[in-house]
Amino acid sequence: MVESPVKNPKTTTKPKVERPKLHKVILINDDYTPRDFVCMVLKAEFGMGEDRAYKVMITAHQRGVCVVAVYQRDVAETKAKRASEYGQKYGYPLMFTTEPEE
Ligand code: TYC
Repeated sequence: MVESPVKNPKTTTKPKVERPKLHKVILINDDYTPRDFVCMVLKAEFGMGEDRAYKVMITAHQRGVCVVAVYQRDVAETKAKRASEYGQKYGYPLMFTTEPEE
């Protein structure tokens, strides 16, 4: 018989299937980006309709921030970056960030 090189080999393995955390994309208010432009970016990058885009924009405008959507980390980061770059391209300080969900 061939001896196992491991003293007490484990015979069972506990399946570790933790779901990766979703990440929020957050819209941050500023004093310069036109409201229509914010709505246009929300529609283009996050597939929102007019009403939803307006609600998200006006919530950020009034409260300072608004959660736009939640995605897997890489998707959230890519969308936040692209949406922020859209603003930069037109000279606006429009800013999207991400943070993990609790
Ligand atoms: N506060 C901007 C304005 O009055 C509009 C705006 C809303 C800008 C939301 C950014 O995330 C934002 N023109």
